[in-house]
Amino acid sequence: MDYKRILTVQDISCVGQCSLTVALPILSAAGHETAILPSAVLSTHTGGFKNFTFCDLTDELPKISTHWQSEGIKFDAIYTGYLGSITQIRYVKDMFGKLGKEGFITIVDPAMADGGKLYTGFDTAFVNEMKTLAFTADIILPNITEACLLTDTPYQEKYDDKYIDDIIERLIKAGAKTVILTGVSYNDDTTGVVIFENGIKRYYEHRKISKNSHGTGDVYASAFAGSYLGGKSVYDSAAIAADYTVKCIENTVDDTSHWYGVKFEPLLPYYIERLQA
Ligand code: PXL
Repeated sequence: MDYKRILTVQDISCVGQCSLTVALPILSAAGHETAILPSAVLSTHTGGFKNFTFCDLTDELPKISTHWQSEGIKFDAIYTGYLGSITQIRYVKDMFGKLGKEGFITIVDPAMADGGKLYTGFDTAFVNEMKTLAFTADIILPNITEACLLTDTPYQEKYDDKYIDDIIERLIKAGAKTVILTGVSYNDDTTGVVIFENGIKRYYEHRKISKNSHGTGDVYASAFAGSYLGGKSVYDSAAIAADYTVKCIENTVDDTSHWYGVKFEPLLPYYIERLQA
């Protein structure tokens, strides 16, 4: 496994097992030096808790970036997740230009929507700005809702291969390079990820658990990033991340009190084992 210095930019939801509280342990477990840039601090994530607090750290982003530049601190990869505002997206784009080592990799999870709906607090202007970030990244990991928003495609709950092909084509035309489209399901029992790389589309199918779990997009993207940056191929990383995420959901699904996230921590040894295989 390669040892990389990764910067991940996303919020800290203090409780809720998403964003940085997921990305940091998973990238560290994958064996990488993981620097964090918190875009905001929330008491919880926004998906189901009421009256959460939100401390915007937008103004800190350029100050931190400038300090790193003055120290000559650069990264092998920048992986972004949930970003709280248009200005934050602009700052992140600036960092893509200034904080990368030669040949560095950018991975963008355009975390802004699921199940046909934007997350609380986001609007069309945010989506339009996210397009400009996603279409400059080396790898994007949208779910179907996010891919529809990025391509102005009407969201459908049921679809066929042609619908997915059209979305991928639109993403590529708009500037996307490598695409991992998550949550692609053609029947009731299975779901999977579509991997589009160098003009080739592949599908990795896995079990579907009949529960939409919070934070699984972050678990998936972090596990993918940790694996890919460690030297595994895009396809193998997409498959490892899928298997790991399914196990995390299975480990949580019977505990109704644990509705806000997945118990990903006990499965970290499984993830590490897969990375070492
Ligand atoms: O998991 C995505 C995510 C990250 N951060 C915050 C969120 C969400 C999803 O709802 O609310 C604050």
